[in-house]
Amino acid sequence: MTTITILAGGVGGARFTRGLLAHLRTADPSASVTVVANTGDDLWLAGLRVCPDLDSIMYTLGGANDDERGWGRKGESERVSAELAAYGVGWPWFTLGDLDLGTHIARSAWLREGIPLSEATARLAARWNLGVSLLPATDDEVETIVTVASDDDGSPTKDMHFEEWWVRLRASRPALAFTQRNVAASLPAPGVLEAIAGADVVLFAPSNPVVSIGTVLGIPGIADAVRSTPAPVVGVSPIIGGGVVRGMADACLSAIGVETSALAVAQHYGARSLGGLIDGWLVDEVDVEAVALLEAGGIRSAARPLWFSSVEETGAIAAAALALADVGHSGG
Ligand code: FO1
Repeated sequence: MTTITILAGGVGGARFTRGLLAHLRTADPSASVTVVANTGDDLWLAGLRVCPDLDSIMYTLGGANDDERGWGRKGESERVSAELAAYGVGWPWFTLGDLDLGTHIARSAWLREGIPLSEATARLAARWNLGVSLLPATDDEVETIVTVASDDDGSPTKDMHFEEWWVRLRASRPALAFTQRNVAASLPAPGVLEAIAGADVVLFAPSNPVVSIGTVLGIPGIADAVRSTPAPVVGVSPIIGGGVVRGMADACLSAIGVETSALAVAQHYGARSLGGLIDGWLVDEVDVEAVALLEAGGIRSAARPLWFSSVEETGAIAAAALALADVGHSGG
């Protein structure tokens, strides 16, 4: 039985996993998939623990996602959110829909009983029949904090939660730094290291390399597990033709001095044969010139269309990533 472990963020990771599962239903029905999801976007809001990337993956694989908006529940309503806004509780620009609140209330109730996030996530996921094992990268609260230049005449910089930068500011203020608060004392969630070490293939979903894949890898132990797993590690580029597929990865990449290109992101992860994190990197056909450069640098590469134009097409992309892993695998 093939075991596949995916490191993923939210929307891109969710859609990629949905495509992979569609492919596996015909190509390898006995395969088992584990998703290790970013928890750096998580926050306490209105007294509730909100986990955007875990929820995007859960709602998407559970068939309940609002695919137009990209996040939250389809058929959502916002009656409670309007009440919270009237009371000045929460963030008026960060909408917690009525159905979505059901998830946050259930999760928060369990967390308040001392249930760890990974167990709370398993309980929530059990309702949705996801077809994957969904793991948070860590059970600890390691939130991504963004440092921006300050506009008031006080200190030169200002720190804010990632979601404020991402949603209220739409990443319009250049990020000077990303910090994972409390990361030093954090641990991978139960099962995460085993899922990486025991996989037949490890995939990096086409998620934000900085605040999604990067924050998963930032949890102590996870990057080393990726470096040392016997499984081939293959990533799918989130950058096509020098532009982001969705979201604002370019604003994040520039903050860490990485050029917004398929080649640069692969080089940022680095070739495992040289101490880096990946063995293979799938690029879009417009970036085909990166293939030879990556191969020369020890990263197997192939070019094909990477636009998630349909679930089936996304499945073909996932299949191409698995094929690259096999090639890498057989290549030893
Ligand atoms: N994104 C928005 O652009 N506006 C919102 O009001 C918003 C609310 C929200 C509530 C719960 C949740 O899980 C996600 C939400 N998101 C919202 C999306 C969120 O910013 C993204 O899912 C990720 O954090 C970034 O990839």
